[in-house]
Amino acid sequence: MTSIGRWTGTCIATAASSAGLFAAPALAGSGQPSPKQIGFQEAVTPIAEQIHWFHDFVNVIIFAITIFVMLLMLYVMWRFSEKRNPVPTKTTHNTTLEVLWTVVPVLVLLVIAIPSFKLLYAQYAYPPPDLTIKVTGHAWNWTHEYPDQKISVDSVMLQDDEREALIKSGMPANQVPRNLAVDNEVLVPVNKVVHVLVTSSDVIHAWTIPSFGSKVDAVPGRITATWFKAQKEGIYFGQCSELCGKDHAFMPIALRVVKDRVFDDWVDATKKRDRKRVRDIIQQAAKDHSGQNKTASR
Ligand SMILES: [Cu+2]
Repeated sequence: MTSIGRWTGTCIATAASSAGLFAAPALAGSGQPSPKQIGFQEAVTPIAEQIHWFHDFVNVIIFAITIFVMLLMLYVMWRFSEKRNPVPTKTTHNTTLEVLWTVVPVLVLLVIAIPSFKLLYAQYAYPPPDLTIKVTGHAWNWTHEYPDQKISVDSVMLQDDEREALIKSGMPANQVPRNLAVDNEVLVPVNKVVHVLVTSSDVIHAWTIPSFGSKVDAVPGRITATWFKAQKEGIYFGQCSELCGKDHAFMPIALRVVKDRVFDDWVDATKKRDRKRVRDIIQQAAKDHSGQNKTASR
């Protein structure tokens, strides 16, 4: 009975967590984590949408198998207990059954493999770029260079007092979340294909934006790459995702997706090193995006 209790407990826990996973979009943050979030952050690129679909799809298969095996075990424990089945049969082989339990899992794996490879190919498809960014990870901050626009932006995480000062100056609090907001945000135009070339100046870091479904290692002496097409304006945060040292947890990435016009203004102001104009452009964009993440905490 103890075993049955344990199995039932596991299954109830699994079912409960599955309910949480599928209900996740209601709790999911947009561009940043939100309180009590269980699932992914909202997807804003075709790749992230595909990743979420694939995750849910595989989950359905996992739960179906788990429930099937659980029911089978409960039935076997009940039907073939010593009381109900005092004389066990001596049967050792059943060809049909053995063929089935080999072929069915192969088919299940095939059903998973096909969309899995499709997703993998899509991630490496690299449609022709509208914009290219070269990202360099440093211990512990990021540089985003725009080779075609000839600008370069260094981003360092904001400390609490800097963040408070920004909020006081009119920045919506949900646009500068603690331990994610940076001093210099990076802007990209909405609905444009952006190629991201990633490298590092010291140790291995990883450039990630969960809402974009992008994650790639930043390896010193090498260029790795990813791409995204952000379809929704707003600010999207990521964190270094390769254990890189002391301040690994404090080198966030902040990418703001804006209209073409705002992007061009920002490039122009950055090129002219007009810090005040850059600040005004970002603050205005942040106000426009302040409704983005109602569930985010201060
Ligand atoms: Cu790092």
